[in-house]
Amino acid sequence: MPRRPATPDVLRQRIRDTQKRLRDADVDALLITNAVDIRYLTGFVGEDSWLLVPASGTGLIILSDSRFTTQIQKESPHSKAYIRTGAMGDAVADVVKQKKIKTLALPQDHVTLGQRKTLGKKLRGIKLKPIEDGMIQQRAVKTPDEVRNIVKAGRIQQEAFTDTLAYLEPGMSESQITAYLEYRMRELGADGPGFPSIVAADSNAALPHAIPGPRKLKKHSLLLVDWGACYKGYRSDMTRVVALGKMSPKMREVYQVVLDAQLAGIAAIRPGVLLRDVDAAARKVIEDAGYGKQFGHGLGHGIGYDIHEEPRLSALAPEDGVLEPGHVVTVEPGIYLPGVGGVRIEDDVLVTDRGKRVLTNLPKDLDSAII
Ligand SMILES: [Mn+2]
Repeated sequence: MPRRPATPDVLRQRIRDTQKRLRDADVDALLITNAVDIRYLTGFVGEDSWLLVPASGTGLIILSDSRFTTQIQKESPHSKAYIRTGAMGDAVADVVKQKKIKTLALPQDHVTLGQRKTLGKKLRGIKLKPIEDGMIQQRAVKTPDEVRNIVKAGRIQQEAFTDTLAYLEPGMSESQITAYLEYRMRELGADGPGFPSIVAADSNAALPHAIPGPRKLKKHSLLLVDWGACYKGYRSDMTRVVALGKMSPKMREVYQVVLDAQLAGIAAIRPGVLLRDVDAAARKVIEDAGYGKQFGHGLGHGIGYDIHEEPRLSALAPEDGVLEPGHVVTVEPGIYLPGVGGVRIEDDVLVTDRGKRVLTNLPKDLDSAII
């Protein structure tokens, strides 16, 4: 076997930060079962694999199967691979024994009751300790490299959207528009869409998470598009609403309220501000206009390797939760009128040491929304 190369610095730092929490929790190792966290700590993108992180040293072990042998060597040559031929529980038991682990931490938000039961049987004599592993909080703070990837995803999604606007015509279905938008993102270098695109015409736009279907654009249709690109695993997320030719007076009013709310939310972003206060800044604009009940969801969420990450800009955020430099969040107020339509406007914002940087910049004033 050739010697494994050194762990890249960016991963080494992530591993160190994770290991510090393990030592604080007084455990010998952590078993990670969540694919996103495994990618974050090792670079390995595959599925059906688990990761053992010792509380010290660089001996991370990816527990996988033969489908991923070559992929692990390519994506994470510095990690040790345990290619199992039996059940995952037996593989874990084998590695835990080899490493002389006495206390093994299990991430309580990811390990299922069934897995916990199996591990209990296979690991007799080993202490299994459910913990909050802190990965989601760690991932919330992005490094400049991670921000660059999110920015690149944003550029791809914006170019694809501009092309899609030029392609739109009455008679096209939501599905057809979705296919073109996602095709363009791939062609422009995306790994794929950042999440299932929402392309919703007219009254479908009143469903915050509408699924694109056969509904066709009509002469003065309103179209809500909530889409994103994935680039090197990092996701961007935007929403724009456009009207073909003209927008009804009611939707023009609603559009302007949502835009004002979004700008108020973005204006509130800075390091140290309470997550709840950012949500409240935008929500107040919508409530004052009389549409408070039509804005039922939170203002925004973190983005990164997952489309929904910490922190959450919401009235339900932890009471003392604040924005920190390195957080990247969406700001996406909306107003939904059942049977009529809906407006949501969404951009991605980086919290900096002194304030913020809005990472996405397609036009959004009312005039630009009429195409
Ligand atoms: Mn979003």
